[in-house]
Amino acid sequence: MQLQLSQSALLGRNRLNVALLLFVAILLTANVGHATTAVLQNRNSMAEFHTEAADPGTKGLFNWNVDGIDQIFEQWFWYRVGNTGPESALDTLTQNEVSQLNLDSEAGNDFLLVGYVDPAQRFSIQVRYMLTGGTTGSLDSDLVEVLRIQNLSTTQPLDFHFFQYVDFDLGGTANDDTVSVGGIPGNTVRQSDALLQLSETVVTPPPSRYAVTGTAASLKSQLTDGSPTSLSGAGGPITGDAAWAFQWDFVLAPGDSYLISKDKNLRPVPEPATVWTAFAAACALLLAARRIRRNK
Ligand SMILES: [Ca+2]
Ligand SMILES: [Ca+2]
Ligand SMILES: [Ca+2]
Ligand SMILES: [Ca+2]
Repeated sequence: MQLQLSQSALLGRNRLNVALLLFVAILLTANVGHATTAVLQNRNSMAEFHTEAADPGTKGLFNWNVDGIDQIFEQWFWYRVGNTGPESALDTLTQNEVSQLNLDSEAGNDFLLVGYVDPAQRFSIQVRYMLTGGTTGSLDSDLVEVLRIQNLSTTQPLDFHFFQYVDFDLGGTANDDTVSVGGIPGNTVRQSDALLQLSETVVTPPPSRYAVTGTAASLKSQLTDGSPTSLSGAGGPITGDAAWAFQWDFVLAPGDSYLISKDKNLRPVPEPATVWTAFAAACALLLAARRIRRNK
């Protein structure tokens, strides 16, 4: 009897433990489904993201605040499988992970990872962001993004088309920005106004296609309309409410993944005095080199 009591007490404790574990699991699952704003902070910079379909307003990176000024209206991703039908926004997939980390010794999370999976289990997409701010008042800031797209099928290749759309409004003003694509093949976008300059470099691999525009809404509508889109190749320079998009076309073998690595760097336009000082220093160096050559 004594033994039987202990066994039933033990059974009761195990049941309690299982119930507790289930409760924690439900809480964790509930967290994944919540509409929240993810916030990264580092020195003079803050970045805010809406990552889920249930989040209100603009999706993706909707606030990149540097020294108190919001520099962006929207950056988000779209995709298409095959060559027919419309593109779909990343947040139409099932979000299966969100984590934020503080990687340095300074206050605020500076790293964000968001993961999605296709409800039909054909592919998964992970986005990683890392924010690095400058000193207060410097207007310097940097945002690194790495994406991984994986074919989850063990038998079928995946014909994939991935799009990034970006609408920066540098200095908080939209209609005075000039944008152009550089690099061979085109992999760097430069956007600037009188005060600020931004470059986005696709470290690897260069996009298959791109387009820049001075009317942001017209470019975005290509990703939200009902038909398959192939970007025009327009490289600017063009001035207005500048925006741009990149497109990567690729076929992934079963089980393979595709990595895209990009860097956004914001800094002030150098003042004319700084440019002249640099020019004078370059001239002095040239003269010194000539003198050395003459004296040899
Ligand atoms: Ca930090
Ligand atoms: Ca501006
Ligand atoms: Ca389209
Ligand atoms: Ca813009």
